[in-house]
Amino acid sequence: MITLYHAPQSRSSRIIWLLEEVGAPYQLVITDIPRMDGSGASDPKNPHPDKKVPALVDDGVLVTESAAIVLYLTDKFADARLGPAVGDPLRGPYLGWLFYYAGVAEPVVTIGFAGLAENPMVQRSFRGSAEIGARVVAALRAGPYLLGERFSGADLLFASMAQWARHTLPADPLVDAWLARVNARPALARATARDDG
Ligand SMILES: N[C@@H](CCC(=O)N[C@@H](CS)C(=O)NCC(=O)O)C(=O)O
Repeated sequence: MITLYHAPQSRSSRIIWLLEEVGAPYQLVITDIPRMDGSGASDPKNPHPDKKVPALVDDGVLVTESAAIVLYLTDKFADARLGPAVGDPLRGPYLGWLFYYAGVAEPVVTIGFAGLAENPMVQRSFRGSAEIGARVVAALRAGPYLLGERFSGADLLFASMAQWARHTLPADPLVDAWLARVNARPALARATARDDG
């Protein structure tokens, strides 16, 4: 049984979505976290080293970091075909999108909210939202999903960012159409119904 430590309407919501997508048996442990508005507090029962969510425990093994959890679950539930396997030509691009999300897209969004997007060191290390948006739009010009024909864990991660704050991706009809496709997925509706626990 998989346990997801989850705080409603947070970065762990997208992992419920993925658990629904892959058809995994799972339980939710609703977990308090400190929120930006000053509400909430760290939960001592949360196994995450920083008391953050998501934290996923599978058979006693702790997995943290959204992109790592996405890779872990799409590998483990390979029959759901939400992540190309080792040996598939799309495996490299898949890993690229997951790591780009964690290593560039989330930091750039956070840095943007902090008002530091134009800092030369930030630009040199990460580039910025224009480059991220251009990469997403270029991919969607080539196919309905980031990897081409099939929805994958990469779409789930990038779409979850735009679901939270639409302006983090370009105002472009290709992005709107992709978001509409992704937002219509039945697994997302099931996840949203479970979000509050
Ligand atoms: N890079 C981490 C970020 C996790 C994260 O920051 N989660 C927030 C909720 S959206 C959190 O738990 N915040 C509580 C805190 O900062 O103590 C991931 O994607 O898993």
